[in-house]
Amino acid sequence: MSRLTVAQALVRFLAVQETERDGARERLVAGCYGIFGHGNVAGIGQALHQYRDLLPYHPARNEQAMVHIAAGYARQRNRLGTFACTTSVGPGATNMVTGAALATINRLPVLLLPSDTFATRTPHPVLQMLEVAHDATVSVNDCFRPVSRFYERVERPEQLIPAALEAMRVLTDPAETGAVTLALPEDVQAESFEVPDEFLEPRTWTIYRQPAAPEALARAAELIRGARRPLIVAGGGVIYSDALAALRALVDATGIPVCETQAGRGALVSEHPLSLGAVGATGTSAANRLAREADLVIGVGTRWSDFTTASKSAFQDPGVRFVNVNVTAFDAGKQSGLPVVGDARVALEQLGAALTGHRVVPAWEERARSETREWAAELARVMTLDGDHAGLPTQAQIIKEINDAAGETGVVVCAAGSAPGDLHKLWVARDPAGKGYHVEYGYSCMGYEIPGGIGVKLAAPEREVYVLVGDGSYLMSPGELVTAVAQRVPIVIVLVDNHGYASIGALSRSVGSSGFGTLYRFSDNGSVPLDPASTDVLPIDLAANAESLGAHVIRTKTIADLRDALAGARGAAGPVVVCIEADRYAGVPGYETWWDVPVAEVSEEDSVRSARAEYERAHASQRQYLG
Ligand SMILES: Cc1ncc(C[n+]2csc(CCOP(=O)(O)OP(=O)(O)O)c2C)c(N)n1
Ligand SMILES: [Mg+2]
Repeated sequence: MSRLTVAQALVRFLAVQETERDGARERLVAGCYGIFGHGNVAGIGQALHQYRDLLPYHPARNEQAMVHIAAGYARQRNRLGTFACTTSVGPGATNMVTGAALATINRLPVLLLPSDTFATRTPHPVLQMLEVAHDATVSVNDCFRPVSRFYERVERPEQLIPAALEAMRVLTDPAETGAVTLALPEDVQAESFEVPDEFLEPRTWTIYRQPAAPEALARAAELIRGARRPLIVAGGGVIYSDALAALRALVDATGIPVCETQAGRGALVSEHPLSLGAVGATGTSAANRLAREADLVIGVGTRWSDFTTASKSAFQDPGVRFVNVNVTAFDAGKQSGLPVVGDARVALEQLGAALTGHRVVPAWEERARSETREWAAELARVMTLDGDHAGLPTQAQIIKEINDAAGETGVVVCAAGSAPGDLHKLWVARDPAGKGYHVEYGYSCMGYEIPGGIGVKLAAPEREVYVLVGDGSYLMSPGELVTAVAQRVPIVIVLVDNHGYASIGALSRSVGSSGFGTLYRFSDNGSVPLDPASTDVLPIDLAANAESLGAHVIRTKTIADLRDALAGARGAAGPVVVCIEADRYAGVPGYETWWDVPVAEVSEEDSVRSARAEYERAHASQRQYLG
């Protein structure tokens, strides 16, 4: 037994938690990010200081962003490691709610330690406290409940023990993981209790690979053998489970083509002749054409977001059925699919064995191969096409440069704006481990890019990390650049300035609203295309902003400048921000797909009425997939 405060016991506990999978071990909680306030400076802050050699502490600039760092790290480590995040009470705590939602939606483990108001209630109301007259147990931290996979408020010291153990169980369970929140009242953090030695001893959380039930597997194999046009949709689960080799073996043996979600991008290297690339609303022509005709769709590790299913219009065969290999029963049950609940790698190996000797009909395989060749030609065209405006580079050209600079081992990090869709389509996935493509598209959260990139680099210091961020997203959390400077995290940030929200501007035009409210200009009536020389453009100097925060900044104009800058940024001692202005109106087209964004049913504007007519036509292709 040792007499420790709750905060001291928690810090010592977190420092000795380990994950283990396939015999490899690593630290579950690599360290703790935080911002101190009155709610955590004396309790958790004291403990982190006392045990700074056991659990490394890093100050962040914004609480939301530090959760993004933890999520970026967790994703790059295939969910085997993460960071803890400590905040004060009130605004510091609720700033983490967005980060929690992002982690939970993307099924990424993050440990959140918001402080809370007094368990004794004596000095209430304290600074930054929400008072709920009819319910004294409510605090702002209740906002974490819907966005956490496990939530507990530790109101007595002894409660820490079951709470901490349950928190670790949920963090390390691939079927349950997401944000885990332990709310810590500021008085309880500082209270001491007799802590049993066993609680403080190293603990290993083994991630066992769950095989699929034999009956489910036999049914899946029967469906696949009977299918004439089967298609695999690979999601993030393939990568987290390290199932790339198993997927490739199955594809090589059976000839079933593969397309990929955002989180699953890179599950099969692009050069594979049966790799169709991105599917759905941001999909390739190859993937979307095969999806339209597939009679059996085998989802592996996907949560079937609307971008993947093109809002349930992607799969049009009248009798299309789904098989869902997923570690989470909730996801395995979607689309009225046959649920094959289990670890992706084991289940793919089991399926491979059950399909021995089976190969898809040659015409379907040939179809996939020829569509893949056709897409390769389109890709080459789009990536080199010049823009329309004043010789400005296009985002597609910028992506090509990043892709080339990244090579086989570099990682691209992105989250919101027009870049995720462009990357999904255009990125040539070269890393056999599938860790070169990191687009957060579960929450598509503006502001994730820089902190997410920090997390990726901390998780994989041996890789070059390229953060692709739009001007709008940059302005949401530029402050985390300071964290990259402080920790000397050498990431390369390509900051694409197109004067506002190009993606939403294009979406707005497509729904008949002429880009309203999406340009950074003094008076935005939104209806006129932007002339970069116009005095209307807001005088924002993003390069100067990044420089002022301590980053090394390279200003570029042409694609050749960008190429030189990316080469020159290698080996830097801290973050490098490469600024480039891009053609706002030179978007990458969509390929035979749709996304359900409802258009006004009645309007006085012709543009809206014609967009509505187009919407109704597309909407008719939406399906329910009832089996
Ligand atoms: C936090 C947050 N707020 C709003 C949105 C909705 N949204 C998606 S993309 C976008 C614009 C992004 O602008 P920018 O980063 O400049 O990229 P661009 O569209 O110009 O490529 C907005 C407002 C979002 N995804 N996240
Ligand atoms: Mg922009």
